[in-house]
Amino acid sequence: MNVPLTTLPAAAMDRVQVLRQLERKLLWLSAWMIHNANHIRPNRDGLKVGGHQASCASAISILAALYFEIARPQDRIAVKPHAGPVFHAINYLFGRQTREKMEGLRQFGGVQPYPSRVKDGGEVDYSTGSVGLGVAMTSFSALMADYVRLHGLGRTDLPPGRHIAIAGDAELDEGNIYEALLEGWKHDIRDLWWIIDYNRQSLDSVVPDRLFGRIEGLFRDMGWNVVTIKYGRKLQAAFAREGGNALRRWIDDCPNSLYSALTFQGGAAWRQTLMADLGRSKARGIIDELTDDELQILMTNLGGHDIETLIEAFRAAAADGDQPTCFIAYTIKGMGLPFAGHKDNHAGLMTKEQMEQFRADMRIRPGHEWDLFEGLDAPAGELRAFLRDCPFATPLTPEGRSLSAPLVPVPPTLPTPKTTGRTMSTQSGFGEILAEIGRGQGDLKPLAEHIMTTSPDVTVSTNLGPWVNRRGIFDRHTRNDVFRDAKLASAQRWGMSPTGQHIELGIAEQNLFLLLGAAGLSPSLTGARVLPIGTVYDPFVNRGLDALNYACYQDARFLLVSTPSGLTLAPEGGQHQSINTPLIGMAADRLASFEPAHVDELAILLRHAFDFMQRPDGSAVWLRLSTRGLDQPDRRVDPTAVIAGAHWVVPPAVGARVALAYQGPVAPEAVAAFAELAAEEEGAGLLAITSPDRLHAGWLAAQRARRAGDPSARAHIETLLAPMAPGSALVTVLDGHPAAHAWLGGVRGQRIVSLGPDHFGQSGDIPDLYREYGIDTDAILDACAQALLTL
Ligand SMILES: Cc1ncc(C[n+]2csc(CCOP(=O)(O)OP(=O)(O)O)c2C)c(N)n1
Ligand SMILES: [Mg+2]
Repeated sequence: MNVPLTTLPAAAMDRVQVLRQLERKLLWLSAWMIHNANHIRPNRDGLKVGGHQASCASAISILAALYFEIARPQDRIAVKPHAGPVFHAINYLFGRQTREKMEGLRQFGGVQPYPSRVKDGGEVDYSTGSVGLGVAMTSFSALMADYVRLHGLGRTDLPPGRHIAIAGDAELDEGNIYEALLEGWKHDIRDLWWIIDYNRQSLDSVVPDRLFGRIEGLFRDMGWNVVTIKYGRKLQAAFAREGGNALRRWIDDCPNSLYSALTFQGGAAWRQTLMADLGRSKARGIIDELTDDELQILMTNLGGHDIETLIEAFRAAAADGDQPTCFIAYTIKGMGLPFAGHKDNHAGLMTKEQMEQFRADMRIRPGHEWDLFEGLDAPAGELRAFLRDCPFATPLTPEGRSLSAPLVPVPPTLPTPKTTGRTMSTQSGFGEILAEIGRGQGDLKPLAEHIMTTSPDVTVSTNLGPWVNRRGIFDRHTRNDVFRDAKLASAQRWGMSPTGQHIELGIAEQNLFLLLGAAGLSPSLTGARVLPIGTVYDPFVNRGLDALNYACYQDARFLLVSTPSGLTLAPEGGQHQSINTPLIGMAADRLASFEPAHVDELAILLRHAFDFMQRPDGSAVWLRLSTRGLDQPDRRVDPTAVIAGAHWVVPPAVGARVALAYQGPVAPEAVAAFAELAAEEEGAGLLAITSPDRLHAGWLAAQRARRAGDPSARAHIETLLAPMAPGSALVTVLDGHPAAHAWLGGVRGQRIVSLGPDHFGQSGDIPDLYREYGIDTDAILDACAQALLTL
């Protein structure tokens, strides 16, 4: 539907005047912030600073309508990345942002180019920057809001809010948007708005015509309400006149690129083109009476720049109910700036001369660029009162927008399956421990109630099945398990209800990570402590990697369990083998990664994960698990060492010449090789590595601490390797890229041979594959010989 022309009540008209003033201010501040960063501030390294004045200008009215009129404190908003400066300017007007930070845009300690939860503070609901992800994230936070409410986990004193994304139109080119749309439809999400800044431009170009007809249809098919905000009031008034229909038809038929070019060229070009096409029609009467400037104003009066039209559309949708709604707001990229409509304007910056002209138009005196109300007509008192009375000006809570949640107590140990004499994989151990927690007995009850699990269609094959049988599947509506009702035998009892604790996703790994991101931000977004666990096949972490990075970048807290992994899944197929994931785990910030070999280590790490993801100085956690059954040792391991990344299975003698280290399911090959090695090399050590990531992080931290003047700082790995002789040999093996261990040689200057596959892709059984890729017992012994020989 196109929004009809109606009249706002008289009091609201005054508000509109003030809003127009504030729009001017946002246009000025956002453009100036970027100009200041590029042209005024000293530049020490000669690098381009950059910024997006045109992207900001495009979204000014949308953000103004939303933040100054429509949004309520409880709403959560993802702002299009390149409109970051507009968002900061809004907060500046609300008194929630400082001039210093804005002067420091893109500078160390200043506001970030794109809104960042972690670095820009509590006003930012969602970080954005990787296009498409912030938009989709809102649909998962809408789902989580329902989850938290229906489980009684959140703050009952706060009203439910709406989840809103302001999206660039090119964001809809990202496939993750459509994955999220499908998933959202399945989960019947609500209270979700996506407002598309439809400037028909992306970074490189003008977007193809007719595309949005298709996209609109897609949204409708997914159960969304679609509101097209195409024309502003001036154009609507012109359409109502004689000849107006012809003008409207002309606009509707006009290719995007021509519209953009004419916008850039201005009134005379509009007149020439319109007269050529419409000179003989009644529309001529509309055109003739306007000056060139007036004609430019009319033809660029699109709905997304008309604050009254926007407000009406938003109000109407809000009154309509909680159906997800997509607004397609027609805009012009760079509206109000000299490069409006130019296809190359994405990263275009006003020149100093253009800025001086713009400053004069905005009536900003030199030295008063940051003054709140400089250059505006309305009295400062009136503007101040207006801002104070905006619904969004009320703080959500006395602590601000970023909420917090009480900690969930984690028992000192988790119920560990009896492993003595059993052959068991870490994956099945994980399933058993979680199922046991799922009983919710005794001190496990709070933990069981706060865990939420999710999986992209690999729930059963990653061993979440028993937990799900106990805790049920989440759905806003209660749905019976048809197989169960029909008394058909199945190991999975999957009734769905609002109290279920597993969110079943379709196969789309980006959705998994977006949901883990949204769930992992629950304390801050909803005041609820949710302990999210997501399971996925290890190789397919790569499929969702940007969304995983995105979740960690925002400091979301969750547990990722990836299984099966490596070559060890052997006959399950070469395509499913993963070799790069241990390196990803090491390099990912705000993600602590582990790979236990045995179930006792797993139990320690799982417990640690529940604790670590709740700690202010903690992070998300990743466990890489395997389906290979291993004989479980009867032993006591030191939890601190397992968490720090490694423990000696056989400690080396002082002055030992060699040690062998293994990680994960290659343990039996390492143990067998060690038995032969130890027979020849007295004092050799056998090290179980549970986390190259933690070992490496600890080593870096100790080096930093020593450089900072603390000579006593020692990393766990330094302590572990200390007994070994200087220049001794280290042989390591993992079912993953050997670079994950190669750095260990640098800790004490040891000679190192690291084994691990650097190729993959053959199906086979473990003996064949371990031999082929050089991680079997023979390969380990050869490596030991090589390492010792060259000593
Ligand atoms: C995943 C990803 N790919 C590429 C980019 C680089 N990039 C930044 S903005 C942009 C186009 C944005 O166009 P649109 O969403 O229409 O924004 P607007 O026109 O409002 O600036 C691209 C490709 C990015 N930020 N993220
Ligand atoms: Mg665009």
